[in-house]
Amino acid sequence: MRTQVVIVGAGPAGLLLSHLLAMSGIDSVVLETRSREYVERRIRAGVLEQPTVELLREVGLGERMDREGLPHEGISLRFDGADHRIDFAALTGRSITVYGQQEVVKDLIAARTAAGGDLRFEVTDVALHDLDSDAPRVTFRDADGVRQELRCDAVAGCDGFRGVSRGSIPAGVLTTYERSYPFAWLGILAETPPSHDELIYCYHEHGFALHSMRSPQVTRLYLQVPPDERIEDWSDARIWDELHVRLAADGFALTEGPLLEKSITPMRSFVVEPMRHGRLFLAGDAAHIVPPTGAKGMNLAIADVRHLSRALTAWLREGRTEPIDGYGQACLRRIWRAQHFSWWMTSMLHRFPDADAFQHQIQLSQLRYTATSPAAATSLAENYVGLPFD
Ligand code: RFL
Ligand code: PHB
Repeated sequence: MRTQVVIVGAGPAGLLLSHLLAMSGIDSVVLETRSREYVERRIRAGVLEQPTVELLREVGLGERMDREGLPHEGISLRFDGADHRIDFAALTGRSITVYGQQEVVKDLIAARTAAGGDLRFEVTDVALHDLDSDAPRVTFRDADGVRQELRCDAVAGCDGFRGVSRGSIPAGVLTTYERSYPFAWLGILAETPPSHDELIYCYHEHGFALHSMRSPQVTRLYLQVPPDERIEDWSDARIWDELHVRLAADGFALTEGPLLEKSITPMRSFVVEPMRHGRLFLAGDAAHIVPPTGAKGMNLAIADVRHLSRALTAWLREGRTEPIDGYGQACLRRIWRAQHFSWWMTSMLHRFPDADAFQHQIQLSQLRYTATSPAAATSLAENYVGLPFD
């Protein structure tokens, strides 16, 4: 079997890459270890930057997003028990859209399936070979356990942080930049209308809390917890009690509802360079991770594959190699901007276990300045709504 591009991973990066390549007349096969139902239900990101929204519209994926997505023109920073709104529309003329990652994934799978795209779910033993040659190969077992081999011109490693692609690059080639944080996020999805019409990022002496949403009927909430916390130690009642304490503010009442999901996510900043090795190109979480406080992970994955689809098209259709040679450099500027922003939001809004009274006052001062200075608020706003792609 042969295709032009083998794409490993059917998350937002892999699926959108396959869609963009198809628009340029380039064949691909997408290999995914999980089932279609699993990837369509996996609860992850919720916020689309304006450049992401515009790109999805431009490539014919905006119809349901425009109907069901919730446009937001600001967020609140909550500290000292009061809200301080960051008005994105007034400060930048731009906005964000709350639309779950799993909805983007469903729209992409529907579009690829309708166009006759080749998506293989439930594959196992994916292995990449001959990446240094001009005839790379990918072997795997299909959903029936039958061994298969795909020959191709290029492999796109879109298989997330724990995929096989990054590990297929020989030791010593990659430079890794990494930070871990002394806390994790406990996230819940609750069947109850949001308690406020915008996102609330809350700094409290017990730790960070976030009020977000998925729809007018479904609320998404997060609590900062210790990094080794066990989900079994958090009964639903304990989660709600802690959310009530941290999110308390004048005139705010948190509405409870049945939990649809609860999980704990570690926090990490991570970048590898280069993003290319021979005929393998890394994109999305396979190449970089941000802590979720800036809502940047999925947006970065989408920005990467926008560049990658253009670079692969120039090469495979016109024989031009400068765009693939410059792929990593083209992405890394945006990646490091998002890394800084995500680290900064995380540092400002969380309680660090070893923090003393000085550290607490420094964080409060940063929060007050960000909330009251138009210059500081604009800096948060323009990063949050998303800087232009180029
Ligand atoms: P994904 O989504 O992890 O997809 C990778 C896919 O590859 C598959 N896979 C393999 N397939 C074949 N062979 C193998 N050997 C494979 N190994 C793995 C996996 O099953 C999976 O289907 O990576 P991608 O496409 O790069 O997308 C990245 C985003 O998923 C991620 O950055 C965001 O979810 C991060 N994130 C957020 N991003 C935002 O932009 N805004 C947010 O508001 C936001 N909030 C979040 C988040 C991530 C969170 N968690 C749970 C990590 C909130 C949370 C809690
Ligand atoms: C979410 O709705 O899941 C969400 C929103 C904002 C973030 C992270 C996650 O910063």
